[in-house]
Amino acid sequence: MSNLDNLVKAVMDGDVTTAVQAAQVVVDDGVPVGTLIAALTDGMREIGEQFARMEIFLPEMMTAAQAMKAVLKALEPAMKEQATEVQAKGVVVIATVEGDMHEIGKDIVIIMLEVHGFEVHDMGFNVNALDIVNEAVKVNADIIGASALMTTTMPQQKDVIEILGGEGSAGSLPCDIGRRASYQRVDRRGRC
Ligand code: B12
Repeated sequence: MSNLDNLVKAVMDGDVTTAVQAAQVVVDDGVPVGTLIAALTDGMREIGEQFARMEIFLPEMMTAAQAMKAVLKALEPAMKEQATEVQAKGVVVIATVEGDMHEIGKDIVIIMLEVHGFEVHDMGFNVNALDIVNEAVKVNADIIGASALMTTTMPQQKDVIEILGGEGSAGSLPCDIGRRASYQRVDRRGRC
């Protein structure tokens, strides 16, 4: 088993200590952080599939998520180190939409944006669509990012878009809506 496989296994097992140690070994091996995150994301997807097949249950999914979060925190310095370009690029407001507490993907996006020179305002998770747009107006954001991981919460992304496109609203912001299966680029009037 490769060191990267060991890391993915430790995260899937929810073994925080082993996962953080294994992440350091993989970084020391010279594996690019992007490759590492892609492997971990596949591991989390597999966890989701096992959960859907009822082979594992919520506690296991939660411990895997905790291990993934711990690894991301440990990897942050390496990600910043591997960033090549840090010119100021713009302001992003990002949140996970109302009713949704999945934040790991959003947090990865934040790190990626920050290391590439964006100023990011993270509103956390379970955030109302109108609050997201209001915050974007308040900080004069160039981009809004709205994350949703569940079919039940994806309509909230549409709400953000509709508010952006609504009459008298901040209809001039581009909006990236994020989910593994449904990236969409939205034009400056909020249309997909
Ligand atoms: C970890 C996890 C949890 C953790 C979340 C912990 C946390 N703090 O984030 C916990 C255990 C709390 C959890 C709870 C639940 N979960 Co859950 N969870 C997952 C799991 C296994 C992994 C998600 C993850 O972190 N992936 C790793 C990251 C890196 O990948 P990612 O999120 O896809 O992010 C990438 C892209 O999507 C994208 N991206 C993400 N956001 C954004 C935003 C922008 C702007 C952009 C540009 C890109 C972008 O970039 C990221 C990096 O590449 C998924 C399975 C899956 N297939 O996704 C299920 C999954 C999302 N969960 C699911 C469910 C059902 C639930 C629960 C309802 C379970 C329950 N019975 O209670 C609750 C809901 C709680 C709530 N109200 O939100 C279902 C959703 C099914 C559906 N069709 O809607 C899934 C798909 C599992 C499944 N197959 O059944 N979950």
